[in-house]
Amino acid sequence: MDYWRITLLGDGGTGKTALAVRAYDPTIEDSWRKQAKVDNRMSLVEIIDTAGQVITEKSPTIIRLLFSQGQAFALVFSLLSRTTFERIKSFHQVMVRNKGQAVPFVLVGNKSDRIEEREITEEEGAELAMSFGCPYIESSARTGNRVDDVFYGLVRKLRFGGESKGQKHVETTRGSRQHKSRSCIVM
Ligand SMILES: Nc1nc2c(ncn2[C@@H]2O[C@H](COP(=O)(O)OP(=O)(O)OP(=O)(O)O)[C@@H](O)[C@H]2O)c(=O)[nH]1
Ligand SMILES: [Mg+2]
Repeated sequence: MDYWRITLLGDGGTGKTALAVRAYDPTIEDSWRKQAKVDNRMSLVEIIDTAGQVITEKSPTIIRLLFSQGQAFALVFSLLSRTTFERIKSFHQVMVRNKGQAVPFVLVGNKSDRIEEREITEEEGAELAMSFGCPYIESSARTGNRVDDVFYGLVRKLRFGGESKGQKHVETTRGSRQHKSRSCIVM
């Protein structure tokens, strides 16, 4: 079984905590780790939730610590708030400054359940992801829609990067419009 740490970044109120809570399996005793069967192989995933104001944090020590923990990142904005969408660029900048260009990450537009209140179109989200060179996923922590895709896609990327021992997997989520279908089943 491989073990990965995924950090959630993004503005306050975008749903990072809600996504983390939704991703965890409440039947697992240690609720801070999620067991996920990705492409027929078990992974243990630790999700590191951060507060929205983390990038305005003045202490370089705290910033360094935060980025040293995460191996992959989800940049989360709210589909209902243009401000959070525009602020993603700052989170991206700080992430790349601390982790380098090769860091595995995904752009997440959350709150997809409230279609009528959207401020950001799917095209805009996909365009930003394309400019970053990462996949784009629209999720809902409320309904659970595509939440697993966020984490499973990153696990695949991490495995593909070869940082963990064992067999490598073919990456399937590269590009701004990654596959829509789930390739595995939640336990
Ligand atoms: N409709 C809807 N509401 C959501 C969704 N995800 C989160 N929310 C709501 O949005 C609010 C903020 O969610 P949080 O998970 O606390 O946001 P956060 O990103 O952790 O915020 P900070 O910890 O302040 O950085 C809460 O009221 C959630 O219930 C979603 O997918 N759909
Ligand atoms: Mg939170």
